[in-house]
Amino acid sequence: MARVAFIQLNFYELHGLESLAAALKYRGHVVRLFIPGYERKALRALADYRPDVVGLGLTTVEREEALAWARAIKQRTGAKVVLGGIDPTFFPEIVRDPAVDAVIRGEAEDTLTDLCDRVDRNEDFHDLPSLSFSRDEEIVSNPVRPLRKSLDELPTLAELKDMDNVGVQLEFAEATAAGAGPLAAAGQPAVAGEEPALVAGDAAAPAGPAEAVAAGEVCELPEAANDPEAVAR
Ligand code: B12
Repeated sequence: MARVAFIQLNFYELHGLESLAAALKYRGHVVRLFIPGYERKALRALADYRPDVVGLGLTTVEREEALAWARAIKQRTGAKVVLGGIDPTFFPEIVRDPAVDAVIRGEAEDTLTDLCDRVDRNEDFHDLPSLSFSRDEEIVSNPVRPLRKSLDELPTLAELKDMDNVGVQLEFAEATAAGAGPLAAAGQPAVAGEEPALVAGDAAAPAGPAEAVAAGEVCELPEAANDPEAVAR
């Protein structure tokens, strides 16, 4: 069982991350989501979680933020940092950054679960399909896995909720209920019967990563996006 952390740089309920989390949990891995713009001290919380693998999904507008997080995580944890989503799929050269261990191009449920299996067993993962990585200053891109024929094969968080053996905690839905997702922004809890603890736009909500980028040096982003005093201690 690998400990996997996802970092989400925005406040949407991302179906890609949900699908990946479900696939990982179905395989028996432990998954936690960190939303720096929502969770204070996210970097410290992530380091305390002691992840084996940290995943960041990004669009092009999120590229610099994602790299800043990748670098901060590399400095503080021994985790493999894996990027995916639309931007690294088309621009896998982001893997040149020393903080990035690998990029997964395209649909990532199978490759990411396989990669976490390998990391858990201390085995090499560089032969996995859809993977891009940097070797001797060159980028190696393995062929992309064929697209899945039926999405019905994929587990969903809703299905996993009732399965005790995988220990599903539905962090994504909880984060949304707590104010990090579009439902909460509209004042609607994501989980029936639960009130959102923090509604987007609430004065208590911390500034998002974008404000932190505007405020300072890129490498300082994770601290700036959280509680600088706590990180300095
Ligand atoms: C839904 C959607 C949104 C929703 C997101 C909310 C939600 N509930 O999901 C909303 C409407 C909010 C939105 C907003 C925006 N969007 Co939009 N959106 C999409 C759309 C139509 C589908 C994404 C999706 O859910 N796909 C289904 C899921 C299951 O697949 P997936 O996300 O690709 O995830 C898979 C893989 O990418 C990968 N993966 C994903 N994350 C990760 C993470 C890791 C660690 C790994 C290993 C793999 C991985 O594995 C996943 C499972 O196989 C895409 C177009 C498209 N066809 O992809 C555009 C798209 C992603 N959006 C785009 C843009 C430009 C935006 C905006 C910037 C628009 C704007 N001007 O405001 C904003 C802001 C986004 C941001 N902050 O990043 C562009 C991005 C282009 C780019 N170069 O990055 C796209 C590609 C549309 C386009 N063709 O232009 N968007």
